[in-house]
Amino acid sequence: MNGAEALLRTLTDAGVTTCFSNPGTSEMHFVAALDSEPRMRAVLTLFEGVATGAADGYARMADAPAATLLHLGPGLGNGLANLHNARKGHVPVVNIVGDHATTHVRYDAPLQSDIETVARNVSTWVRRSQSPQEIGRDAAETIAAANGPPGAVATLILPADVSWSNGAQPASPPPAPAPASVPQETLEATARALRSGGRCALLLGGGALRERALRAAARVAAASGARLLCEVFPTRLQRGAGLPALERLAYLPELAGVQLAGLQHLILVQSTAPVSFFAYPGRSGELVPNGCEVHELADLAQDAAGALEALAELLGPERSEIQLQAPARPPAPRGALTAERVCEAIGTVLPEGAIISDESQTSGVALAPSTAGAPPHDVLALTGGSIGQGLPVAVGAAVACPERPVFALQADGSALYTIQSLWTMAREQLDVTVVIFRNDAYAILELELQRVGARAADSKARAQFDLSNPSLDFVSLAAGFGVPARRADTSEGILDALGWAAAEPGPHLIEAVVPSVFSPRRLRTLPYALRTLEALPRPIASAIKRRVYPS
Ligand SMILES: Cc1ncc(C[n+]2csc(CCOP(=O)(O)OP(=O)(O)O)c2C)c(N)n1
Repeated sequence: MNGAEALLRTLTDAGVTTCFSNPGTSEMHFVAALDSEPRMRAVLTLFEGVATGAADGYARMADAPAATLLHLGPGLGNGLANLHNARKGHVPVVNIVGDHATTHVRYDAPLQSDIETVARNVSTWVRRSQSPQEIGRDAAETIAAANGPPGAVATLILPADVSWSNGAQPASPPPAPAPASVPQETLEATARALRSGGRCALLLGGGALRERALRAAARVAAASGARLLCEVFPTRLQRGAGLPALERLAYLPELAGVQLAGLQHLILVQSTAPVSFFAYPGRSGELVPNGCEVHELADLAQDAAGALEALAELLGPERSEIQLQAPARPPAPRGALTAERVCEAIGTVLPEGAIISDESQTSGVALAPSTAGAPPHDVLALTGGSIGQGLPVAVGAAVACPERPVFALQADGSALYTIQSLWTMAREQLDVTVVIFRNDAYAILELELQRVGARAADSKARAQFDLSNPSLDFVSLAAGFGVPARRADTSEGILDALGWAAAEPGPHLIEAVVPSVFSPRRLRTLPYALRTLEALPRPIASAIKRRVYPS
């Protein structure tokens, strides 16, 4: 058995049965070995950022890692942004990077580079396999490192001669350890804080946003009066009718600050104390209010659902009813198309079990309220802020869950970083409905420019955010990649197009032509930003309004 064959056996024996690839010459033996391993599905991508993002999306939905297959340092570099997002989301990825044969390194041939340095940026584990005798064990240890807990990007560097040489054997990773139980003292300290009479909130992240943990958190909230908050960019949030409703922390620090104001105890459950996404001149980056005590109930390696259930038991009977989201759909939108109406249209049709890959950016401000009462679904968010994640994550989610409809809700600028994802959707006939919010702008950056106080109307600076010259034609782009596409510029048109996409198998793209939500005029006149928040109590909403729209 050669090294590549042993590697594939090790992967598939351990349940790593999907590989998102973009190979080159140094990976040819791995590619050839695919023919002898029927359990491995190999999904070709046309850019490494698609492969790495798809591996992320796959693992979020399958709860098991996929492998990548990347070509030396440059291939890894191309895939780095989405490995960064996976790292921030604590998503397991078995990241396989081919390299020159060990004997070839001394020549500094054209593709020679320092792979380890690139890999370390995103990987908690980097292993260069040195011989076919070691590849099985190296692969097994890489899988174990990816599985954690917590999940992580683990990189295995695979020299070509390790792949092609004989004498290799598969190995088995140790079974992934169960997450550690939260100690009784921590449960009791948390219960004391919750009983203290001070204003409390639980900030849920990571695996605490899955159904079992959410239901236990809702019991804790009902027993203690604590609020339930969700981190800004969840890796995987289960939500919809019948599930506990959460208030998602806002991206804008002004809004998050209002949500957190007055809290005396903030209890972290697989999340970290909130900080603002960026620094702004003269403002603190920390969002936890002065005087608020921060407690950690469970970290990412611990059993969050078990801890929340034990905490609910400890707190005793609920004092108020457990809050579950009531079923509700927005009315079908009518008239000229806006980003909000696209979100409402999605809320009217979202089927049970849908998976939303959300990279809608500013156009998605109305998405949360429009879909809150839709049938249960999963939302996968932009965990690391590195744009170009939405389409690849949709690819991976659709490969992991072929029975579930996937919606890639996608801002136009972000879509173009990894637009080659469309080709993989077509080739694999994935059930993905891509909705492009075509606002012809990097709208969020227009907002940020205003927020940092720059005055730049009609300037060279504003041209940096303008995507309208030339205007992008996503219908033609999709056709070029083999995905049927339509354009919608009315509410009726988007509803029609969503019906068309649902009626046929395979991928579809809908280009929704919308005005920018954050154009300076609309920003001043309408409290759009409020809508980023789910289930926002009225006093908080008005406080935010006063702070963000003082006039
Ligand atoms: C890899 C990477 N490059 C650049 C950025 C900076 N950036 C953040 S948002 C954005 C533009 C987003 O535009 P679009 O996707 O069209 O969404 P919109 O703001 O218009 O809603 C850019 C360039 C980033 N976050 N990540």
